[in-house]
Amino acid sequence: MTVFVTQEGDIARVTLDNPPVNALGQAQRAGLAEAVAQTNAMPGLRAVVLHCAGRSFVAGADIREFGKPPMEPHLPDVLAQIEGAHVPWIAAIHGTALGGGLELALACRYRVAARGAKLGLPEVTLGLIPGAGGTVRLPRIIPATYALEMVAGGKPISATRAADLGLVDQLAEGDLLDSALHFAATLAERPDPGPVLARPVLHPDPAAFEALATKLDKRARGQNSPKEAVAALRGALTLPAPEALAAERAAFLRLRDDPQSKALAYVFFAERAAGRLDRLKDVRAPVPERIGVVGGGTMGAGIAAACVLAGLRVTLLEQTAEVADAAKGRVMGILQDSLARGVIGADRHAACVAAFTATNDPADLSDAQLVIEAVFEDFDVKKAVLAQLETVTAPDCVLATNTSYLDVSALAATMADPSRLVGLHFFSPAHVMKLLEIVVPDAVSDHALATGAALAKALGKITVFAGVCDGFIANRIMSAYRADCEHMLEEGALPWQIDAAMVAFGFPMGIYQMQDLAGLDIAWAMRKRRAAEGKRPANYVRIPDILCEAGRFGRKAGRGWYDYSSGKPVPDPEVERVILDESARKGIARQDFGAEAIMARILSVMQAEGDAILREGIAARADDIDVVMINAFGFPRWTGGPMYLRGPF
Ligand code: 3H9
Repeated sequence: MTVFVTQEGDIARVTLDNPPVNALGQAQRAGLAEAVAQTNAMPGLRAVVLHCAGRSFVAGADIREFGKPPMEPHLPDVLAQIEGAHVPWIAAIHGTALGGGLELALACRYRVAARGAKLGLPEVTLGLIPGAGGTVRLPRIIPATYALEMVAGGKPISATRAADLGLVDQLAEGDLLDSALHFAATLAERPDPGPVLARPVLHPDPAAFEALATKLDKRARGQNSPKEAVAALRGALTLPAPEALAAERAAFLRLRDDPQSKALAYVFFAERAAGRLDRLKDVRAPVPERIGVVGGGTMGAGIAAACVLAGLRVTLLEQTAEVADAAKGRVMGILQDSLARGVIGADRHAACVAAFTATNDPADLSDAQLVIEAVFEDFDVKKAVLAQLETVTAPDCVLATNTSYLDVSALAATMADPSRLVGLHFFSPAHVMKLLEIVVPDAVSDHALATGAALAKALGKITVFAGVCDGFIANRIMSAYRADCEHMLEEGALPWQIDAAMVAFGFPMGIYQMQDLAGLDIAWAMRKRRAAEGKRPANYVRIPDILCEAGRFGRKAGRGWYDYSSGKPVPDPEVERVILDESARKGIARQDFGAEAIMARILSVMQAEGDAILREGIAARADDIDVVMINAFGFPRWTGGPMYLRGPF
């Protein structure tokens, strides 16, 4: 039994209990239909309060059922029964009401929500649109432009925002269920708005609707569902409700069979599975609440900001008081920006500022539970920092190195207690990027690994565990395809052709614009170091070095792979000349590359490197590689990732 009904006087309570997030599967739909029949038959009833057990209201239709043939009763029919019930239903919402969950709440006559609740129609993020009346009922409760934003944008809104829009009738003061029961008991005092589908659409500003539709359509790029969402909303505004419902349902079923939605459902589950490691199955570590960060450059400041924004206390260590002050300035800048953009309110901002300290005294790290070093990417520098940390921190304090390429097992081997060291590879900017690679060195303890994982969860990161190798998963694949793109330059392609092919495929930007944004000098320095160590590959491509020798360090220098003198990236004949000269010097006959050939080659290199990573056990699953490529480098999510694209594995 996942849906049960109780009666308290003239109010019935319907409780849905399907842990962990009350997803609506066949059993829950059947249970709700039965609850409608049961409550319809209760004499003298005034209202029904629908609420959910556990941490959340309903988080949507059960995504696990999407691969199977639809099973009766269908959600639209169940919702029609709720809407047409003999007495009004009131949804009591806590946690999240998402997708089919919000559609369920929309079919109720009223909604009461806990202040911390979130409400949304995120179906587009799964390559779908709402399929149970969401696009038709929502613009009858809130103005159409806001409905469009929720349906085609996919971002949930807070309960307070929902109350402002009229989506929530009452915010609960104190206990949610008590509030909802009180609301039910006092229904006679408020006007009855009637069943939602019987109400007219709210469309006060068609121009704003059209402007938003155009913007969302542009943002969708290669993704199908946002366009369908816009079309469904237009249908809701122009068609009679029953026709709009039928059109929405048809589009939903069409999208459910679309390869993009299958890929997105795969990514949804892959991202959740990636954070699990067999050896930690029975290991629990508390969230480390006192964090130390060593090094306050861009990366260290970003990590420190991410931690305070997640409610943790941070002490940042720098070498001198002056440098510590500069680092503090960087962290405060990020916090100020978060305040200005409305990510946090004034109270949270003040709490974050109070939770941060910058120091040049290593002893200030003595009570830290986890210290992350983010100093210069050099083995000896990091080794010295770790040696110092071992002396100033408690023996059970976990130490973490934020490195992109260095051998974390070798670093650990230089320590008195190598089991304390875990690799935490953040992506820049660390307070924004969702991905965290947890690097697993040979000697690391379960406690250190689990503490890293607990931190990742507290920061809201998508976590992937990676073995030790040059570049781990993300940078190793990036290095491989970057090197191959350089060969393509010598063989006949131009940087802007490669970038255009990647953008057409769905990347937010191509690899050359990305390099220009990051700056070309750091990779140049690394190439020179590797050359000095005798690690230069046989078929070395000199083009990037020639650009750096000419001071073309990327966007910050006004010139890199592109010319930025106009403020925008413009193909540069000087770069083309360098490339053509190198082809000629090596005696390579240049050939034309079409966008398809470029992408086929990039994908095959990514897949080959992915295979090597799997063979060597650096990643546990092909899915993990897809999760990394999507979240580190903007590989288009709706394709499923490079490994998924190759077909079943
Ligand atoms: C839809 O509703 C279509 C309708 O319009 C049309 C119907 C006709 N189904 O994320 P977490 C699992 S489309 C099945 O780790 P959190 C999840 O896999 C749906 N399972 O927790 C995980 O399982 P496990 C629209 C689901 O607190 C566990 O629950 N809804 C579903 O970080 C915990 O999840 C959405 O797109 C589901 N719908 O985040 C919302 N949802 O432990 C999708 C979760 O075995 N869900 N699971 O790995 C979310 O965004 C997040 O899970 C949520 C909780 C915010 C709810």
